[in-house]
Amino acid sequence: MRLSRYFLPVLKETPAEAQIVSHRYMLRAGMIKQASAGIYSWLPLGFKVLRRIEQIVHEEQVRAGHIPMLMPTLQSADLWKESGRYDAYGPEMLRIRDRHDRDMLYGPTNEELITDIFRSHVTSYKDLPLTLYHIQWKFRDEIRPRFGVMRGREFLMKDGYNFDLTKEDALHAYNRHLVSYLRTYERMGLQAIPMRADSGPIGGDDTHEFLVLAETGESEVFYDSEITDLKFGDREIDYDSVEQCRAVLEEFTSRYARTDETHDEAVWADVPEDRRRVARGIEVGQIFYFGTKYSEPMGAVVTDREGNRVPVHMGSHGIGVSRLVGAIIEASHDENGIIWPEGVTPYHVGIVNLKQGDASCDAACEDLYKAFTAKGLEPLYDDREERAGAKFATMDLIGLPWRITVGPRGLKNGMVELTSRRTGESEEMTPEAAIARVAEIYAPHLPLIAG
Ligand code: 5CA
Repeated sequence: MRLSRYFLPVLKETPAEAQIVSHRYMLRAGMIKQASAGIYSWLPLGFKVLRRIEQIVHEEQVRAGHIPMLMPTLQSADLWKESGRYDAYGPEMLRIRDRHDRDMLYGPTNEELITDIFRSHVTSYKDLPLTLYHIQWKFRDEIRPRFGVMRGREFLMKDGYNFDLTKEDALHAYNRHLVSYLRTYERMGLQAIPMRADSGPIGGDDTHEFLVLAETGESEVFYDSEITDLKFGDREIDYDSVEQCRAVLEEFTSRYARTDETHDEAVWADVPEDRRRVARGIEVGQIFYFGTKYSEPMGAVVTDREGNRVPVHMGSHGIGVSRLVGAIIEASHDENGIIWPEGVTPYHVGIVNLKQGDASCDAACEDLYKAFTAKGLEPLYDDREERAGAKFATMDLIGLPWRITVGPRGLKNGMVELTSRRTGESEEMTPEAAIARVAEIYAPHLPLIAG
């Protein structure tokens, strides 16, 4: 993308309404614009990050054997009356009446809708196990939407639903989700710690939330410091293996880690004092096992091997896709702006032309642009007639992890400069070397599967 042709409405002033750094930077970097309270338009740069996050979520869901689909945002109230949640959900549910006086709602989550799809088409244990998911907008009429996309009213969620014959199988699905989530968040450059949680309006006994540590997090968290040493890394997991998934779950959940909702002073006292940490965290996902809570009242039954009709065991598993954009910024920024992890950066490399209009600078930038594009990378080329200082400030604010600076002095010796946004370190090298280095850095981060 050439900046002269892009739509990147950066703000010079810090918007007064933004209380936390991610919200401030998202507004300043021209990523979002508030449409009404807790509802945002995603401007091109923000939309690009949102799509990168979606892509990682899709890839890791497909890798775990889950099947993508798409359900609507508007749902009929009838299904929610069947499950008993229409009245139970309260004022967070946005209720709508259509022209025929039918009760509708903007879905805050999709357990009812997916259970209805399941019961219409699946009748036998032979079709199990099954996990379906989608990435779709949700609406919750939060009483206090705040912090930009972190607590919105309309927000993008990945929600997945497993259907299994037995509790044991459903617990494997739960473990499998936990493993796939660890990998998902790590690819986004985040450490998200699974913590035992409260199930709230979704219901059920087993539930973990994934929390990213950040000062501005809405939850207070208590954890054993050993947890932050754990890395999922690039280990190969067979997602069908009950033992392998359980082993990872045990590794990542055996140490104390809870939110204030489930914190237990008695158990906490057993954690060695020098390892006790109290901090704040942002909830970026939650997994639930709730058994037959929806399948029983809604009649989602299958015949088992003996020919008995039994309700299926279910769970649901959410990732806060739009919230993640804010959470990643909270976890990765400095006083000059955002610092995107390579996995989610909107553009892979910034090209700054220090002397726009100079024939050799322009040609060198064009060559870099073409070379990156040919390698499947997306450069953002600042080709505006602007001062160098203004170009650097924009690049720092929007946070691309790598920048190549092209100026007449360096070019005389055949050199450009490659700069890391994270460390601020620069290195002079030939354009070919810079292209090779950047391509190597991104090799592990390019899209893997279509989904
Ligand atoms: N049905 C289940 C799992 S599919 C469910 O709805 N879970 S949830 O309520 O925990 O939501 C899943 C994730 O969505 C949360 O972990 C959080 O990251 C995100 N989320 C929830 N509410 C909001 C909100 N108001 N704004 C932005 N993200 C939100």
